[in-house]
Amino acid sequence: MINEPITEQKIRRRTLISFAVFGIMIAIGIGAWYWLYHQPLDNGNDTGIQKPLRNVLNANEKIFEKTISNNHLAKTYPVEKAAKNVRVNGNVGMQGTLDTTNWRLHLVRAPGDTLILTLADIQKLPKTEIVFDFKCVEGWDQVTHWGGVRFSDFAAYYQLPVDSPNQYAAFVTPDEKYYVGIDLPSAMHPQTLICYEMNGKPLPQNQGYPLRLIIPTKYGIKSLKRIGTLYFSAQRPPDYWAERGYDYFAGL
Ligand SMILES: Nc1nc2c(c(=O)[nH]1)N[C@H]1C(S)=C(S)[C@@H](COP(=O)(O)O)O[C@H]1N2
Ligand SMILES: [Mo]
Repeated sequence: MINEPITEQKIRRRTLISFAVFGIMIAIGIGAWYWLYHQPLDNGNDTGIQKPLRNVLNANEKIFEKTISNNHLAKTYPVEKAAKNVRVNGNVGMQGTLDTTNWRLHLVRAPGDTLILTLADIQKLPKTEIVFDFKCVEGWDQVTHWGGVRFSDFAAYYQLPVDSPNQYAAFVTPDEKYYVGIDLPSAMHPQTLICYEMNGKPLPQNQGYPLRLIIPTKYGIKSLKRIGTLYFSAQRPPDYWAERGYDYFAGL
């Protein structure tokens, strides 16, 4: 048995088996891909991603959500480390130059209870500064310096509905073209800013003048530039990049 000669016939049989196994594997691969590709999309129309893929993202989020807490702080840097030439990325919802004589923040505390705030209404609250490593999902990062009001200070002063049943804060550009949803624990995190300064000066237009979100515990996609409206919701508000297949939580 051990020294049985390898016959031509045996070689042929093994070759056939190898090809059969190879063929079956390919068929399984194509079948799985076909199944996944034909799954309904998670938001029921032609945008979004296949539900099984969304389930994987949601499972990842569950893990990340556990790591967010007020003790989990993004690393901060001395102000000299901050970039002078700050990268600009993304201009959805930022067409045209914004003029603060017309700009107001629409702060929707509840349906029918909207405060209309000027920049001065926000700047009268205590200013907080942060220098941190801003990270974009596209793979770049940059240490940058920001100033503004802690979202939690802002929420306390304007008595925002940050307790249950609301679980999310939603930020929208004035033209409603860019929008993000932030889970309230992340919004209330001590490093989350409603930001109006970069490098000690008013935000440049392309960095979200007059007001943007800075949320160091999440990827840059969530740091919406040019806030027009802020509202609260028990359900996940629409989110520009989540609709295009990125994970909703986008935590770091
Ligand atoms: N209104 C608006 N905000 C936005 C975006 C955008 O396209 N429009 N892009 C986001 C992305 S992907 C990143 S990485 C950061 C970039 O901020 P920066 O331009 O200050 O570098 O802004 C975020 N906020
Ligand atoms: Mo980004």
